[in-house]
Amino acid sequence: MKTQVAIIGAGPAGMLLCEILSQHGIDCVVLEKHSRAHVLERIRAGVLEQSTVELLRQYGLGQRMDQEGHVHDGMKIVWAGRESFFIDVKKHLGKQFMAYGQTNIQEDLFLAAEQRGAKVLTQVENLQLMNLTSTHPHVTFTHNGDASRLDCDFIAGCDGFHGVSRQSIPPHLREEFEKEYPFGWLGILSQTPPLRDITYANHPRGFALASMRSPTLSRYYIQVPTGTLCEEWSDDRFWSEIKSRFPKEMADEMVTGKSIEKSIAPLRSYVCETMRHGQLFLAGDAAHIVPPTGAKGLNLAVSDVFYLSRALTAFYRQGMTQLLDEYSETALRRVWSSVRISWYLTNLLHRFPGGSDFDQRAQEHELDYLKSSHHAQAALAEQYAGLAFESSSAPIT
Ligand code: RFL
Ligand code: PHB
Repeated sequence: MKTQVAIIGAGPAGMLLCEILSQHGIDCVVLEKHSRAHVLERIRAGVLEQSTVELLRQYGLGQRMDQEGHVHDGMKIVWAGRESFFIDVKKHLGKQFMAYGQTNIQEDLFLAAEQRGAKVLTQVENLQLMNLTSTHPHVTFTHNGDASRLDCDFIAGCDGFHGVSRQSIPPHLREEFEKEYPFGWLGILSQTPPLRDITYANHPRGFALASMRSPTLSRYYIQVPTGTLCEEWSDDRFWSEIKSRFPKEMADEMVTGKSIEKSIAPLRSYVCETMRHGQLFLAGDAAHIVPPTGAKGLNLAVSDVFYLSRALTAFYRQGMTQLLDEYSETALRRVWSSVRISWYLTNLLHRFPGGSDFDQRAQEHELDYLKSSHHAQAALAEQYAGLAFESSSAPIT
């Protein structure tokens, strides 16, 4: 097989890249390790930044999102024994967010790919990236038991944190920045009406978050120690724990019900520099991971895809290599901004095992400062909203 761009991974990064490139007349093939059902079942992100929403609309992917998604203006912070406050992103920046599940985005992207007749191969095994520093790289893999080879001009590594793409960059050419947190998030999805606002709670028993997918679908999380197993958490235990971490009036408002999904995600910050090696370009979780506290992971995958699709389009239309050469540096500026705010919010809102009285007081002071300072709230709002995409450094015709 031969194509222009081989895309590894059919997560949101890979499928969105496929859709944008296809709309620009660039041929691509997506190679995905898991089944389509597996990819569509994963419950993950839910909060879209305005730039993400606008990009999806621009490429005709906004119809269902605009019908079913829930627009909101910011987020609430509550913590034990103190008054809650709202970080009003709309007031400070004129930007809003959309609560719309990653699961739905994946469905929309698979539907668009199907309608376009895009080439998406699932259940691909033993994938290897070859000849990355030549102008003719290729990918080898097994599909339906047959050994196959895909020749291409470029490879987009969109295969998530555990994929093979990043590992194909020789270790001495990669600089890695990593931080692991000694806890994870236990999340449930429940067919019950959510609280009005996305609400982050800091409590002596640990962090908790109330979020939403639709007016009838709620998403809740609690901080749990690393090593916790889902089986240890019945629905009753979960509801009683999350209620204990919210102020009474909010706990009383929570509508409980049977969970329809329950999973645990570890928390980690990670950045790989560079995001390019020869003809291989990394995008999304393949290059960086953020703890979910800032709701940034999916949005970063989308901004990487924006920069990469623009660079590839400029190459195929104009023979321009400048944007490809600048891709890693440009994408990483936005990545680090989101990595920093996710790290900041994680430190601000979680209880760290073994944390000292000093750490605790400093955290409380930070929260008091945030609550009382218009400037601090504006700064947080700006970062929580996500940076605008940078305009191109060269004219695109
Ligand atoms: P994905 O979604 O991991 O997709 C990668 C795809 O590559 C496939 N793959 C391979 N394919 C071929 N060969 C191989 N060797 C392969 N190895 C892997 C995988 O099967 C998969 O289909 O990465 P992508 O596309 O970069 O997208 C990233 C997002 O999924 C991720 O950043 C977000 O889900 C993070 N995240 C959130 N992001 C937000 O922007 N807002 C949120 O509100 C938000 N909440 C969250 C989150 C992530 C969470 N978890 C579970 C980590 C909440 C949680 C709990
Ligand atoms: C979610 O709705 O899944 C969600 C919301 C806010 C976050 C992380 C996840 O910070």
